[in-house]
Amino acid sequence: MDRNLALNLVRVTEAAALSSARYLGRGDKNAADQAAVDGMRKMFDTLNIDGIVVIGEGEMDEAPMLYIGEQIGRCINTSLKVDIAVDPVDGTTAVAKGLPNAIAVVAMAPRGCLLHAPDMYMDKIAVGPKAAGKIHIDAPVEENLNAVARALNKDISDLTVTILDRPRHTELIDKVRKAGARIKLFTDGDVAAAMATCFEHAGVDILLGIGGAPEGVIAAAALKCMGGEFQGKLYPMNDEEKQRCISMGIGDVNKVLTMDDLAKGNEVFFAATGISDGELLRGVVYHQNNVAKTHSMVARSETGTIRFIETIHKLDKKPEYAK
Ligand code: VTB
Repeated sequence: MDRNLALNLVRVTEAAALSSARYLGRGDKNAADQAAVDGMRKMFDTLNIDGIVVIGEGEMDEAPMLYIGEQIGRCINTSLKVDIAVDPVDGTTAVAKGLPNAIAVVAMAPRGCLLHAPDMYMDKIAVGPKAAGKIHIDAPVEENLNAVARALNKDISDLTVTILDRPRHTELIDKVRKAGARIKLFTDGDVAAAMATCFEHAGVDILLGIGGAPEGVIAAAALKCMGGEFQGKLYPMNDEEKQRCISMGIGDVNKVLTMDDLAKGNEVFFAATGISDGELLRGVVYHQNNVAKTHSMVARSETGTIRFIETIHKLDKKPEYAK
């Protein structure tokens, strides 16, 4: 795949972030999401790809744009056939409340390479490059924490585990505390939290717990590009969800989904732009004279190059993003 497509993907997440950040703290998560979807969709139309949305805003009858199965991009003869996974806002509640860690995020891979994960929960474990290959989602919590501590040459008491702050994680939190590690809870946005494990300065060593399965595919794509490791297991809550797993070919819901099951091959692209401030990416800042600044990251699995991009947008010159 053309490596320059990576930069175009940043344009897509920037457009989403610029539109959505207008709604920071306004208490309206649907408006924040819709604005991001509109911005993202508009920018996709300028890319020379023939994309199919495999992770998107919902099924065709639920979402007018970026629905699963939607064809996006310029779709001409020379266009690359790709799968696209989007989360225009990972952390809509965070945007609505003006809380940290909301990002706009996109993953892309050749057609057929991204898992069309059902909209249900997924149990997840994610670590950065130094601890890659040392963890297993089926291993007891303490065993994984010891393995990560060893890989990072740290005492377990210096290890920081990041966990989505939900009542379903009470038992997990107890186990982590008993093992002696520190915990950093977060309220929303487990893609950004998984990414943070790959950067020492972000201050988290491992992500554990149950979040959305679609976000799991995007996180797996991200960690593949960053050299980390992600494993997931679908977590159906009822018989109907179990049936959905079976109908998508995952008969054994206990199957461990590796990064390669979720984002296959070595041509995975990933881009993210901060909406609100996070450990890795700063949120959108609006300056005087209709100028805005975004902070993004883009990576490709083939080379493992990670770019952080700070962009200054003259919104007067592109009024479609100046709303
Ligand atoms: C997580 C989180 C998302 O959904 O995946 C979570 O990363 C899981 O669902 O930002 P619950 O909110 O039901 O726990 C989000 O919060 C929203 O997509």
